[in-house]
Amino acid sequence: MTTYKIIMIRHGESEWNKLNKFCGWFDADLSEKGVEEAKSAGVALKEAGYQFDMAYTSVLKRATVTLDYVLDALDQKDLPTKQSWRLNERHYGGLTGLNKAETAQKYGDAQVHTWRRSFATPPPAMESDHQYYQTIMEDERYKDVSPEDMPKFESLELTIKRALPFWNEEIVPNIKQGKRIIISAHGNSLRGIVKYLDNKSEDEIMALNLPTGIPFYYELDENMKPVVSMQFLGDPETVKKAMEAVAAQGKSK
Ligand code: DG2
Repeated sequence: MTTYKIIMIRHGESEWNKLNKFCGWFDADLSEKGVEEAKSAGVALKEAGYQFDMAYTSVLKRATVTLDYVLDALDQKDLPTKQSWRLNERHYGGLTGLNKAETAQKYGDAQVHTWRRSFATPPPAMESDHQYYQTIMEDERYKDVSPEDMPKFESLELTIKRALPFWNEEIVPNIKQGKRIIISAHGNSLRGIVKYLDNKSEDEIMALNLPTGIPFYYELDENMKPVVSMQFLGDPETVKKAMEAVAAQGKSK
């Protein structure tokens, strides 16, 4: 049986992860720790013998810069790379820029957990008077996104809906040609792809918190069904703690 290995990575810690702010489509930089995580991810991939034929990433710099550090560590700086807004983080709507713990103090832990992790419940929309509305809506990178595709908020369900066409039409044909692929993206755009690949239920996907800067792989069969699901390149205890820390970001204390 032919199988295909694909690597995915959530970007290193961003400045807004560090500040515990809902980030979504705001274009935050990597923090110093995030840069170190990205470099370490590159080293881990190099030590495990990975080389790639093609990379995919979002248009947000926390993901693209993470990919740059990874490819640098692999001596693959010139790797063909495609960016797409379809791999962007979920649009956090009106929550963008708010501190997650403070939001939990105001609305309760359960509401924030629903906003962060549920499948179908979207955050409130980003209204035109929102502090970051203009910055995001008028960003040149989105000039070719049709008005009906341009989100003002997204649930995980909506994120999956816009990410899957890119997965199916762009990434899958290249996997099937035998290209070795890495995807550098975000907590929720990757949760969306993972939900689809593993056919996880809405309850199961609620429990998944992806850590920053730790690569993981899938092995897929010819029908793109997982033969091996989500294996992190990292010590399991470290991965577990990092996942718990992500889950805790939305708690009031
Ligand atoms: C985080 C995810 O996205 O937040 O938008 O705040 O992966 O781009 O850092 P990322 C954000 P949570 O869903 O974990 O709250």
